[in-house]
Amino acid sequence: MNLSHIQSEDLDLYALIKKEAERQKEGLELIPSENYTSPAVMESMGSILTNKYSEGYAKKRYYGGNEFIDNIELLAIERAKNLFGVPHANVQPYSGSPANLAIYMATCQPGDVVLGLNLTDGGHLTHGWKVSATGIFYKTYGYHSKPDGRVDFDEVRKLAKEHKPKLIWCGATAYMYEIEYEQFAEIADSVGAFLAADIAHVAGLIAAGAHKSPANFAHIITTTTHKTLRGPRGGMIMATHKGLEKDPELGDKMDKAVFPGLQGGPHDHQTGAIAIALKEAATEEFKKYGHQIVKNAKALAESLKNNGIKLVGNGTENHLLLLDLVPVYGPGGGAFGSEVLELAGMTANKNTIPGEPGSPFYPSGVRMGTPALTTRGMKEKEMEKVGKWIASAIMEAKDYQLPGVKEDRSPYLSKFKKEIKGNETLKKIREEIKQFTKDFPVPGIE
Ligand code: DSN
Repeated sequence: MNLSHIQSEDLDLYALIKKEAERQKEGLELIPSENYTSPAVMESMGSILTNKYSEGYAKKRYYGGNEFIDNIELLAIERAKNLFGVPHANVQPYSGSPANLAIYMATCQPGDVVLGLNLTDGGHLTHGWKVSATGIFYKTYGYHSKPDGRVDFDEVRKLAKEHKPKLIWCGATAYMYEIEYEQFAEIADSVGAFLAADIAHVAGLIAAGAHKSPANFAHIITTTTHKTLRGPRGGMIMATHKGLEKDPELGDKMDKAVFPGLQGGPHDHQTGAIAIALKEAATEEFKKYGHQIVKNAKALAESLKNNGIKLVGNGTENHLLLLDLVPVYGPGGGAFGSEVLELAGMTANKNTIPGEPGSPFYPSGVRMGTPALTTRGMKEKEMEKVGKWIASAIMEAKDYQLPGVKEDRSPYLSKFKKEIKGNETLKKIREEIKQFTKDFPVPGIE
């Protein structure tokens, strides 16, 4: 990571980036949507490509000087199409949320009916949650998951029959099973809806062949590029052969929705970085990486269970685990879990669990995953160790319980944070992790 120019121009920023690099290196990154991208991806992100305006698409730009930018974008598009086996790809969405919004614009009119997984059951804001533009401008209905975390397909079928949606979303942000594309496709086809597969979390697993592809089932695929796919922050939307059969103009509509519908000039430095990430994702090495993410997640699940932690769905089929902490802290105690993990040098996030007995702000679970640790070269043996650290950290706060009275909660959490800060076991784990991570380099950080 060469920061020599920042160092001479802006010591404040330099110091902060150095601190963040240290944090990324010395801790265990367990947030399942985060990863460590390659130095080549970072070079494109930090390159002169950021200087250019290129509104429009290749050969149809609103500005001159786009000869090479056109080729960069076409390279990324070709690689996306090959990697995911689709006939149409757009690599311009700034990230996942604008990518998904473009799909609404391409397939629906404001007020049209859309189905998606409820946010608190593991869905995403942009799958129609009430505070998102998608829930404000479209008539959205959320389907739910069962206590084991699995989507309730009887409910999806019932909602589809009753409300005749234009668009159905599958895919999630906290789902521990392979996405059931066939079942969703059968329901979407029965009511003539578009099926959009949001594969943001599992794109890398699909690229690696560790999970099946939605290309034969969905009409549309959307993804971010920075999670398991290990690219830069960014988004992509794709139309499948099935999608173009349903609507031959779908690709054009998707492109128009991105530009001029929602965005201005694409971020060409990001497009270049996406092109690199897609090339990397097509390698044998990446295949091994994708399979190892899943093996590691399964190994981490076993270790956690052996150390007394309950998991939603009792395990995982992908990169992600959802810890049900109700047996440890009672309802709404996810924040105790994320706080002790952070103090012990591990980053994860509090999360709702199916049938949440707390609330979205005070959820009862913690979500974690293995993409970033796997990038550092950790394997099953290391996961056993990590599981032990996680379980012991969580148990350090077992005597805390979120008050039932709403007004008492925030002061209680502040008091908890103050008290737990000096915890010796957590400090010891943090130090052990700092030593342990020395053997597992982070790409781009010396
Ligand atoms: N923020 C992403 C995640 O963590 O899953 C979803 O957009």
